[in-house]
Amino acid sequence: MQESKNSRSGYVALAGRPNVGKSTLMNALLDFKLSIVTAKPQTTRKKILGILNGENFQIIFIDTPGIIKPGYSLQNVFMQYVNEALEDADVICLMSDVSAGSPAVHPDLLTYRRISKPLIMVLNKIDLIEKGRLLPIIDEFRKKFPRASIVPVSAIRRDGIGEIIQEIVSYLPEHPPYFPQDYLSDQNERFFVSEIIREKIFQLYSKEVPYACHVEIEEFIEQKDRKDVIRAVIYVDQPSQKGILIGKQGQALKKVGESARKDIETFLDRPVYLELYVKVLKNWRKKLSKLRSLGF
Ligand SMILES: Nc1nc2c(ncn2[C@@H]2O[C@H](COP(=O)(O)OP(=O)(O)OP(=O)(O)O)[C@@H](O)[C@H]2O)c(=O)[nH]1
Ligand SMILES: [Mg+2]
Repeated sequence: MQESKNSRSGYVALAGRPNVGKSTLMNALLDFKLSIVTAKPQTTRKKILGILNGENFQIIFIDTPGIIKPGYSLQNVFMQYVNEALEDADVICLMSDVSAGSPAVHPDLLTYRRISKPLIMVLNKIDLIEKGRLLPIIDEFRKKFPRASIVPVSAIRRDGIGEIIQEIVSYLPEHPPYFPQDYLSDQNERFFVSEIIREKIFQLYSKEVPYACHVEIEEFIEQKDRKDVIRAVIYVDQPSQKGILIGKQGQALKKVGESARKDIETFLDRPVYLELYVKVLKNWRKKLSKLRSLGF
């Protein structure tokens, strides 16, 4: 009899405070840049599924927004996404940035000691600390999370990636695969294209502007033998931000478009024509009805 392939499958939540490297880790695990990464906190705004198939397993990673104390409606939604991911998960990876200073275990993580599911504490950014500092940090995590596995990694250097996968697979339940082998995510191309544009906005603007932007793909026309045409709208929540985003003679927005187009072409593996527009949707982050209409 033929042995069934992918006999172990499950959902794995990647959770942790903002900027600890959750999205970088997911991309390293998948060996593909799926989730956007920036140096600014609160980059990820949704649950992003990334599917990894092995010889006899399927891991469905759920990248999540950073854990924060919410201040406005959009941030409430972020925490709702985190909680849903933790509920859906078979295994939870709770990630920390060990270069962030003391205490190594951030107080906000202590409520997660109650988790009864398999828990892996991922200690990231070990490339930024001296070797001698790691042992006491591991000790601190062991004391606070005695039941958890502890895996030190450098997501950016892809150190410890094999160890995390091994640890996760050891906890996965026996279950047939949830998704076909050729699926990388449950989100469509449109979503990832809008995310790439948002990544460029995060990289190119400072202060409040990136946080006030939401990107929607209005049109995505695939054409045979010609470039795809993508029209995207960037919503800002104050009229003053529109001018900042566009810049003098449209120069700032042009930069966003140029760098986004390059990454979109890499992502889609085909040439595209990208058009960007800016619209004001006043206080969209604070109004639940507006958030709903934007798909949050
Ligand atoms: N030195 C170092 N930097 C890292 C490592 N992993 C991630 N980073 C950097 O940390 C920053 C945040 O990375 P992200 O992957 O966006 O972090 P995140 O946890 O997904 O952040 P949010 O989505 O905002 O919650 C980026 O500048 C990354 O390049 C690492 O292992 N070492
Ligand atoms: Mg992220």
